[in-house]
Amino acid sequence: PETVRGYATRTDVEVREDHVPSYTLPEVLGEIDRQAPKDEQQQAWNDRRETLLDVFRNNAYGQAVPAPTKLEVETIEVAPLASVPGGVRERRRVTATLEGGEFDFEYVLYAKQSQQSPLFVMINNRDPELSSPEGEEFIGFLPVPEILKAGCAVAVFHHSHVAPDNPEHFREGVLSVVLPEGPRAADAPGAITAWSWGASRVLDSLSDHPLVDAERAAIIGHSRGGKTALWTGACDPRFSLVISNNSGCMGAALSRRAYGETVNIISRTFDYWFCPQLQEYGDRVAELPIDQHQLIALCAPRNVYVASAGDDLWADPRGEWLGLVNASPAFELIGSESLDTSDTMPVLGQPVTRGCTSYHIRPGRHNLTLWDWQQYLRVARDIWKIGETP
Ligand code: GTR
Repeated sequence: PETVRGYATRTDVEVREDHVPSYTLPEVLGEIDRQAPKDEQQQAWNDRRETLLDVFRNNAYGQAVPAPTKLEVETIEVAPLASVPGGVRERRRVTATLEGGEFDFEYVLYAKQSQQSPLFVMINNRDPELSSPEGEEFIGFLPVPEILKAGCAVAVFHHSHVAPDNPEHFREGVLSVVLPEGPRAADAPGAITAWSWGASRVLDSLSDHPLVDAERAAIIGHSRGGKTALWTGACDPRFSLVISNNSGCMGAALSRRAYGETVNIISRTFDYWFCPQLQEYGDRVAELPIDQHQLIALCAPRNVYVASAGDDLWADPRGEWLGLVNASPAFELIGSESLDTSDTMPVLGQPVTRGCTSYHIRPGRHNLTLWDWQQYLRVARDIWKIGETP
């Protein structure tokens, strides 16, 4: 197809590879001297990371919502899972104390009893009930039985419980505690930063849970959740695996390609996801001081999995692949292998992993399917050495 329709904008945009402008990407490593001793380079990367995080905060996602001074966790309900022998479902409430007041939200943990499992934290932007798929045929998104059978646990929260996914109401969640009244400052946090704050609090609250090994944690999300997963991985180094499913514009896809959804479109349609400053670059994306390969680089040397869907042209699959491979200088600096710009984009249905990075493009539309999850679980089992005898 030569045009694609945006769900929210209901306008058709042209998607033609030959209309992608020529562009120069901002550097991943900046001034780092590649001849310097290894430990100096490592220190220089740590500094560079801080600089890049600041540029992303100032221009894209807004300033961080502070970590709470106190966090309380309450288990509200525990029930066995009929679909998984020995599986449990725990509904929990987290209450965070911040300078401006308290904020609480709920999440659900699915885990196997009598073992400590590595954890997926999932930003769920589909099902506010966070329900287990028991008694229903699995149609995508959260295949609890497969996750548990693979030896992992999953904690899932609904993004709107942390910041409502709505332009009129997004300030009513945790942002009500941190944002002053009135128009948002140019670098004020948007909903994505609030959601990613929520993901980090879920991880905090599971650090000493008997069924969870919080030292082995992944962050996963789809679409707007995938954008949030990358931003969470960039900010919170406790996540050793960062999974972005069909994250598209302002997720893994390079903004400078302006293919499918553009910064101009997203910063207006979903202005509340971002800081107001992003709109300044809507019609001059070449001047945007960041691009999304740098966001992926901020996760190095941890593991990153970027996934696309063949029919999801709105999200720019090629741009998502290029976002990943252009992050490679950061992995290389740290001495890790990764996919890089000399690699060819894989064909449909052929996942590829090199070192810390993985990618696949699945046939079909914008969605998080069981097949996607099977690939993530395979890579996670490998990274975390699940099922191997020590
Ligand atoms: C769309 C938006 C995308 C993507 C998607 C989703 O409307 O244009 O950037 O985030 O929503 O979250 O499903």
